[in-house]
Amino acid sequence: MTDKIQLLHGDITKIKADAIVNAANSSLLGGGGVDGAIHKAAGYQLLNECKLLKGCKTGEAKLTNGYMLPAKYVIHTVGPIWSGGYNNEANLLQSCYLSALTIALDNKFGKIAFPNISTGVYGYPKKEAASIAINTTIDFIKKHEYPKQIIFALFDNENLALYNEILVKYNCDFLKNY
Ligand code: AR6
Repeated sequence: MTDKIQLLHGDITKIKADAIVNAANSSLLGGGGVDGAIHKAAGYQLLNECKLLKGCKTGEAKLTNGYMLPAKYVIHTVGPIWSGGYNNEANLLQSCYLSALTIALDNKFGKIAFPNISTGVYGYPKKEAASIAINTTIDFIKKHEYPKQIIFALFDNENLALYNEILVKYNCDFLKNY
């Protein structure tokens, strides 16, 4: 089961997959961080398609093409802005992962990659976010045939260490893969 998960230390825009997940904002019209990097690598056509989507609510997700990215599609999701944990942030962050995984399931995507949603500009504590990302994903892939492979793209060393720490407890042998 957990051999379906791989850790990758680096840039999600370089990953060849059925879909990469974007940590967007509710306008879906681009921004900084991983959102900016994805739009830059995908090209202007991605923004044109995003304009047609009329935004996205926090915790939900929407699908577009990947255009110039190596990934075929982009699943845009909007993470919660951290405000001390009193604003339903944990449920909303879990909902981001579930919404993206459900789009992957519905489209029979074999391989998808996640960034660390909400842990940059949106300020979600990285340890708690890592635990939600991993637990939600493992729970989902136990129950469903798709996606068959999930990559967590870890851009910074702190997230890499946190994911390692949590995934070691699952006795996984996939840490060799990054
Ligand atoms: N590949 C993988 N991960 C990356 C990359 C990359 N190329 N670039 C950054 N990260 P953030 P958020 C990591 O701020 O907190 C945008 O302006 C980064 O190290 O991109 O959900 C949107 O438009 C961090 O761990 O997303 C929204 O307004 C993680 O991606 C807002 O930021 C998420 O950081 C969303 O904030």
